[in-house]
Amino acid sequence: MAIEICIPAYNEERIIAESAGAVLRVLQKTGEDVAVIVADNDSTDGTASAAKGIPGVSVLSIPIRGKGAAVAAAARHSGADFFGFIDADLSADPEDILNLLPLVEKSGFDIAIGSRLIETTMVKRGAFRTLSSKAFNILRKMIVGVRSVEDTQCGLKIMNARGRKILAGCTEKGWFLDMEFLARAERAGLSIKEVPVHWNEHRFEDRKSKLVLLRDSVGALRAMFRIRNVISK
Ligand SMILES: Nc1nc2c(ncn2[C@@H]2O[C@H](COP(=O)(O)OP(=O)(O)OP(=O)(O)O)[C@@H](O)[C@H]2O)c(=O)[nH]1
Ligand SMILES: [Mg+2]
Repeated sequence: MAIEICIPAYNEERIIAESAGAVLRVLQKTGEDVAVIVADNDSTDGTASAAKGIPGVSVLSIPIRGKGAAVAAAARHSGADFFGFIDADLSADPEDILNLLPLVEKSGFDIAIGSRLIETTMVKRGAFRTLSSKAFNILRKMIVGVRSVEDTQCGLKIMNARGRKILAGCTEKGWFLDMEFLARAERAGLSIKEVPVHWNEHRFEDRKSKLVLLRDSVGALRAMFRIRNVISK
């Protein structure tokens, strides 16, 4: 059985080798045929070369910017039985992959997603960030739907081949791929299981956040309406 985890990476030269290695070590505990794919899009630093050369890790270069473009391209490229993705900063603990995998491998769910909003004791996150995430979530439920899911945006998701096909057809280039994916999956009747994960936004101390709150809030609203249009077609 083949399991593949994609790490989308943009200018993550300082942490990518360590995080790809950490994800790979967790995957190897399954004893299955495992691989880590670093999906690098046009990083201007040495992300690709830092990730190359680790056995079990390969680099997929995508000429389009955005986490969404990277993850969807990796899903199209993959032939694995089980596919997933995790953010390079390992805010979601990679050990949690082992809690999500059996849900799609054995319990019959199509998709298992990490969540920061159903068990907050496992989450190390700034108060402001938590508050904006909750507000975002209320709006998202109103505009896009997917009401059975609390946290669409957590950077850890695992799926079977049916889920991967849906992911491969998603068009959101940036952060909102996750939301589009779940909205499309729900529409197609796939089953989604949301599981609390250990979340620590500060695992790599000198990594700077890429979030710009005002710019990204406006972008979020526009994306929600875009996704609503796409899924209602
Ligand atoms: N491939 C690709 N990955 C990206 C791009 N932008 C961000 N990423 C990756 O997407 C993942 C999530 O990005 P983060 O910067 O952690 O996003 P976030 O968690 O919302 O915000 P911060 O952690 O505060 O920066 C990381 O692995 C990034 O390297 C991009 O343009 N292309
Ligand atoms: Mg992050």
